[in-house]
Amino acid sequence: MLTFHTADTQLRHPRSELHGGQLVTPFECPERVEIILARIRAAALGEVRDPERRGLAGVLEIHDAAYVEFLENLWDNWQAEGHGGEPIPSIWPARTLRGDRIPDNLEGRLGYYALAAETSVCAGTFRAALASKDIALAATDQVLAHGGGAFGLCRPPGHHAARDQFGGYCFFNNAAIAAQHARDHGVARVAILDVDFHHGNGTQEIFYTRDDVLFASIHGDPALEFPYYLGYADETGSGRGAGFTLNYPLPPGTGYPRWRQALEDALARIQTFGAELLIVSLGVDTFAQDPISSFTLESDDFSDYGGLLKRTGLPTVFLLEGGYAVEEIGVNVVNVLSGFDAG
Ligand code: OKP
Ligand code: ZN
Repeated sequence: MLTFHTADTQLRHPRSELHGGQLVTPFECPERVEIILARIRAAALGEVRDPERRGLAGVLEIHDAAYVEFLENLWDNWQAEGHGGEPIPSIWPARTLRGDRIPDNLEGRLGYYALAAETSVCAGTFRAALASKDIALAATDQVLAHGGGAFGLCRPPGHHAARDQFGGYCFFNNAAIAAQHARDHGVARVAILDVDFHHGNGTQEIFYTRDDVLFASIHGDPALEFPYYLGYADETGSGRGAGFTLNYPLPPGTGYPRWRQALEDALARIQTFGAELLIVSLGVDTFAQDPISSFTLESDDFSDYGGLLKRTGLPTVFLLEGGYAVEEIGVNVVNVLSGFDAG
């Protein structure tokens, strides 16, 4: 399988993440990519190619223009205000405040466009997010042209990013941008399968009222896990999109047998939908040793479900989302991809 990647993803290296009341080194770190690349080479998965660079192409089809402009200028504007640390949101249009005003003040706008406070911004964040998006588009073009599978080694991840909100380490929704790109190139029905431990709230929000992109997510029960406010089983889509969102919230400690049942159910629904393309939001934070998650998948389980995905017969784009057990992230990601190739 081909991998698409560019070193510009490594321009994203914030120094702080608000975690447990302390600023810690971010879980979503550049080493994740280094370890996956090393494993791709060690396992001889296939060639690693640079994506074509496309500027903002694809972004404005999914994201709000003022949001994109805010992100583009955030670091410079924050520096101009003379702050010592990185931008971290600290106030939101919460339930008792007005949500229909976008403040002029930078701190006010930072909260407006954020959904959480753990995702600090650094100087290269915007360029890295564009690179990550270009990786997703290149992997999608590969699969549209040749079928089979391709891997977009994206970073930063995308599935928490909504039309005009960042957070959960995500800025542009790579999977949503890839799905829209496929739609614009004649693919009638696209399925996005989100196997990251966390619910893909951004992807769900973007496609919630649409019947041309089905979104299915298997994740930690949001009553107990980030992002807490979306991803419950009764969210199934609205309007034309009714029935085209599927959520499988699962309890802490969920192991592979139960997780696999949810996957088989989701894949059956994707086949019934008539998907012509499968986009997998591939987070491997379902791994037992993941430091911020609570499922108990083992490395061999990733190979097994890679094979299950292959058995759909669908052209499949894999896009990296989460996975924070850095030592094992390469093995677990490549096991899914090799399992697919062998399946
Ligand atoms: C991003 B992706 C730690 C709680 C978790 C953010 C999790 C973001 C996950 N204080 N906070 O879906 O892997
Ligand atoms: Zn995750």
